[in-house]
Amino acid sequence: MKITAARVIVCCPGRNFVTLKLETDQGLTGVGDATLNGRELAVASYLQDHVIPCLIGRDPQQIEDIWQYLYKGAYWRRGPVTMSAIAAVDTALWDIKAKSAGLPLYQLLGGRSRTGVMAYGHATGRDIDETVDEVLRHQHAGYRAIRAQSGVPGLVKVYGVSTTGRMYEPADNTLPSEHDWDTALYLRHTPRLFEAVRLAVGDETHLLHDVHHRLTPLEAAQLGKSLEPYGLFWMEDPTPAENQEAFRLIRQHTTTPLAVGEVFNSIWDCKQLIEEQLIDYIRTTVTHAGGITHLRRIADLAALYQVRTGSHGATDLSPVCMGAALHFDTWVPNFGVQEYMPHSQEMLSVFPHDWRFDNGMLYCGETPGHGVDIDERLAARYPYQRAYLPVNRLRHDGSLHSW
Ligand code: GCO
Ligand code: MG
Repeated sequence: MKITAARVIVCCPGRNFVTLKLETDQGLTGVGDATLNGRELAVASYLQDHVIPCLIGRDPQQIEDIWQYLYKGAYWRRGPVTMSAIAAVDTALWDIKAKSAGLPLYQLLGGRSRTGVMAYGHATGRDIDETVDEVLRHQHAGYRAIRAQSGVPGLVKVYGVSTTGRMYEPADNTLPSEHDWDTALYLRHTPRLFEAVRLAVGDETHLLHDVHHRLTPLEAAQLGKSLEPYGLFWMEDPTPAENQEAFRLIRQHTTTPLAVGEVFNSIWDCKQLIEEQLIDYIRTTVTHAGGITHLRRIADLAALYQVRTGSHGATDLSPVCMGAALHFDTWVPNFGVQEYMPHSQEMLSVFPHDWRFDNGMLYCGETPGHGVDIDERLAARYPYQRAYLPVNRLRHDGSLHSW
């Protein structure tokens, strides 16, 4: 078999997506997601200008060799742009291999380990009452795991809280919008939020919270400790993880489980966190961590240390990523949970798919491949629109802070 053509499709059905489609001389096609929120065109160019010329004529069955060729062959290793591009190729190649075998992708990975994939949904509100209502709405919709975020009194714009009344979208402006931040206000408010949420939902529902890299290790330790009475499923990204040692300090002081890794792009980013058992869940995704081939290596390393998976699944990952992720989750032995932030109907219509959500669980389909395609004619009706993630500044003096 030979790869005969490759196309990068950039479209914006309500938000930007970068999709790679591969064609073969045997008529089989494969699709991969390469969306890097706020930096989409960098990956599109990396694919178009640097990767695609090397793919034409290659045997798409040689997934491992192509992965190594793109990784080692670039000389410049890792980074979100490179690894998202490699991920898109890898996902499309697994799609082709599974189609040529006539099997759903999870069968190639080793078969089904579970009947369905537990999803966690996003409950956000401008204040505690609104968040509690949203958590209950999710509970009634069948979610067993719910992430709770709320506005903080005194702060105007906070991560995760929509100001427009519509569904929250992280990339919200044609230039970065500015949020404000005050750690002391947040640290006082968050235990109150979870006290109210836990009281409302009872003991059974898993509760999650995203700190979004905003605290120092000591502040994160304090927050983790103050949330212990509410039995969180996880506290996510408590502090930036460039310095993996920072998590030792958090770990020494709290038993609140920790989840990290949505911005990671290789096994090297999580090595120390996993080997020292400084985290409980690894949040790397198919799209940003080098595809199925590399994510599998990360999950296998994590399994040695009883770290479970909790893949990133915000709306900036396309329905293609979700399809591939669900096949992965259906197989991976050390599965934890899958993030699910539903796409709009407009977004879903561009990506015909066979995965589905039902009563708090996600299910991959049984069609050969990963079960997601792109409707290129429809996609062409939604041209790229520049959009950025926000930045964050300290309320008292305007210093730039992690967003
Ligand atoms: C999450 C994430 C997202 C990111 C977004 C950035 O946990 O879902 O933190 O909301 O901010 O994916 O592009
Ligand atoms: Mg997050």
